[in-house]
Amino acid sequence: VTTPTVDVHLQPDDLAAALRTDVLDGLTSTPKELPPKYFYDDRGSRLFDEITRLPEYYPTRREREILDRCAGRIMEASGCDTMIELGSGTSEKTRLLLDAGVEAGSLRRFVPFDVSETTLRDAAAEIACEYPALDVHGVVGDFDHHLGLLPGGGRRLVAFLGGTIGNLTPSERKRFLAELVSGFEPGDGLLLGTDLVKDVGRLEAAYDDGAGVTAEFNRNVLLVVNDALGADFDPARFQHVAFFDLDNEWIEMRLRSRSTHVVRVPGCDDLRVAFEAGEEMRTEISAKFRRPGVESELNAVGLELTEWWTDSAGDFALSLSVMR
Ligand code: SAH
Ligand code: AVI
Repeated sequence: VTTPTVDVHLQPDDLAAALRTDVLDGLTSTPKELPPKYFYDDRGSRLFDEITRLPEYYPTRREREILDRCAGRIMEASGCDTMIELGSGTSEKTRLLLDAGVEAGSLRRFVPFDVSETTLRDAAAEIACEYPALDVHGVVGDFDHHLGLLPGGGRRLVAFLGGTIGNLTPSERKRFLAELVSGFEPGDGLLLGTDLVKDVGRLEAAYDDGAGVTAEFNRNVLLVVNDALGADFDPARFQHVAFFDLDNEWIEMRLRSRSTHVVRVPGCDDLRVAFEAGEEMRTEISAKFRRPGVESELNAVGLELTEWWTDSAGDFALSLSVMR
């Protein structure tokens, strides 16, 4: 059995310390807010996996359709020998790229990078088994802080799939892209998955499914805060809200307090947080894109868009851009 190397740049204690700061900032600001990276403990990662199979949640299927059709061309056009995947999760769709790269004989190394250690270790171990020709080198880290720690060398393609870049605010995206390319050599590339603007009804259904899985995923962040900081959030007191903000062109997920109540957070200097009945706390944005916007954000950091693929329905796009 091949055991992959896994570098851990984010120990559970570091994650808890970051969570403490973010919870303190987020729950004492107006309006209240919690960052989306904390959704993904083991339960949250499993719930996300369930979301990807829901009839209403089209992005995963649409992106897989593009990868089914174009993986060979993507790997050939990038010319990479190393693929780094940010927010890799289970790397389920990524196997289409790995297959193409191994078949072409060009791909040597795969570096999955995720904040969720268990999910990353499981995925890296499976991939190391399935692809004995690849050097699998997992990295546990936070792409808001640890992009500088990605392994260098070789001709690299960074894959950022699933539309996860849309979970960053425009200013966070700008910082993220600038930080990413600061480690790029000429010829290194970015394969970026972006969900596209579309009919509002379909967008909102994708984030408020009939089976209530997205609602559970949303409320899971409260359980993460309870676990890490000993808080006493009662998820049943919060209602899942998801709507498309037409001005910003993003889905916003919120948790709406059903009643006036106080939550205690012992791990944050015994913070007490008062919620009004009906008060909403933002837990995630999921930006939806148009080609000109993606192209200009990439150009702004010196990346040149060389390919743009969409699925047959035009729901989702994969772009390939290269550092000149
Ligand atoms: N790429 C997969 C998974 C998307 S879910 C797909 O396309 O289906 C988002 C993933 O990003 C999760 O696995 C989550 O743990 C990870 N993630 C979220 N915020 C992160 C951060 N700040 N740093 C690293 N990984 C992060
Ligand atoms: C990971 N990310 C791209 C998902 C999205 O669609 O924004 C997270 C998610 N939130 C609710 N459903 C899925």
